[in-house]
Amino acid sequence: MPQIQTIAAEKVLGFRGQETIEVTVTDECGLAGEFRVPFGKSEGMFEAMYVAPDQAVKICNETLNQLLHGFDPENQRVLDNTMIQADATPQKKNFGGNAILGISIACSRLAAREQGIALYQHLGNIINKRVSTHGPFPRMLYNLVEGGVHAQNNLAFQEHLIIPKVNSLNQQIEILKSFSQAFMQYAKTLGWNKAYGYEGGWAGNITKDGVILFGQDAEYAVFEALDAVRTQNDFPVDFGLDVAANNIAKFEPSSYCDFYVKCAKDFPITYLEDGFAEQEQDEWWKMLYGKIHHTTLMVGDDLTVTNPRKMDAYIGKNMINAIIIKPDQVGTLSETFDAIEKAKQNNWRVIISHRSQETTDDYLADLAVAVKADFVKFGAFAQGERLAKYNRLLEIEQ
Ligand code: 2PG
Ligand code: MG
Repeated sequence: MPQIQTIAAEKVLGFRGQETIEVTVTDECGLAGEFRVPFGKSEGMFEAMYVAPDQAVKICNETLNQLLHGFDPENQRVLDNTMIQADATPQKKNFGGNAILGISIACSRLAAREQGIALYQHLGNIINKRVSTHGPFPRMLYNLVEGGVHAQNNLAFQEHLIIPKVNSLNQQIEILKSFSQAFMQYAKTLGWNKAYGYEGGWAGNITKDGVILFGQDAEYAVFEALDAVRTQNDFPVDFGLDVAANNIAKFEPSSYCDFYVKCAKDFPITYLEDGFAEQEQDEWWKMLYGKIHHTTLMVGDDLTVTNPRKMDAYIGKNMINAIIIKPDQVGTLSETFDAIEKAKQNNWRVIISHRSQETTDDYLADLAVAVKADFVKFGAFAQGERLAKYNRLLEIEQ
């Protein structure tokens, strides 16, 4: 059994030059695994907490290095539980979700290398022991138009997503490239300025006859434009939305509930994420679920924070039927697998998602393929931190 020899973390640059950490775990044979930790801008209240990068480096190099010395990197559950128990807080406040996750995922990479298998195979072996993971290649939720806290425009909703209706990776990429190009041209004819958001999507202002639109008028105008592009070119795509309602200041649930229902009737919207804020009454989620779940996935992100214990509150309640999985929200790989397993057992769709403030690490692509996720959400085809994940998907497929 190989044993962990050293855990070494350092500060590295992530999204737009912001500091984060990279953790490297080395075994006594000299093999190593690493992970660069991302973070979010629009966060759920119950996410694992991050400590400052300097402090996270110190915690990894001293406390956790000592704690895990001699452990077997293949024993993911034991490693993760040891860190969880030593931290002893529900949101990993003492060591930081960033320090703990850095080690957790670096260990899984090391374990794959020790066995001489690809990372997605190693991750697949972990999850396959527990739930069936048959299914086609994940489909893309492509962030074409950005707003909310990820952009500086007049859109309140965070992401207007394009979803190709095919599973072949190459076909999806071709459709999305052509759709984006056609949309940029169409936006120009409408007099919409060119700007980009955090995830490389278009993030200009929405205007009509030169006047800036606000609120639901602006959101509706985006769907009208997307639909014009879709129908003119016969693109086989559906649409989706990540509202990220937590961040919308004047959010009136009844008015937004009606608006979603109208949009789902007028446009092919098959995906709706965080349509209400996490503290909103369950009744709103249930009402909307009753009205649109036959056509549209109801997706929890800030609501569920990849946390199996949080998910329990929504199972069997007819509120959501799909879940965003972001390992850094919960802070260990084992808990991430628990969340995926729970979702699959309850017939919820699984979406493996990046964070807005990503690093160039491509781990998520292996995770998505390993667990046969229904969708991936990796942003637009722009910026190294997004492209790294798409390129890894291509590599795996080949
Ligand atoms: C989201 C994510 C990723 P953030 O809300 O789904 O797009 O954003 O990382 O800022 O939480
Ligand atoms: Mg979201």
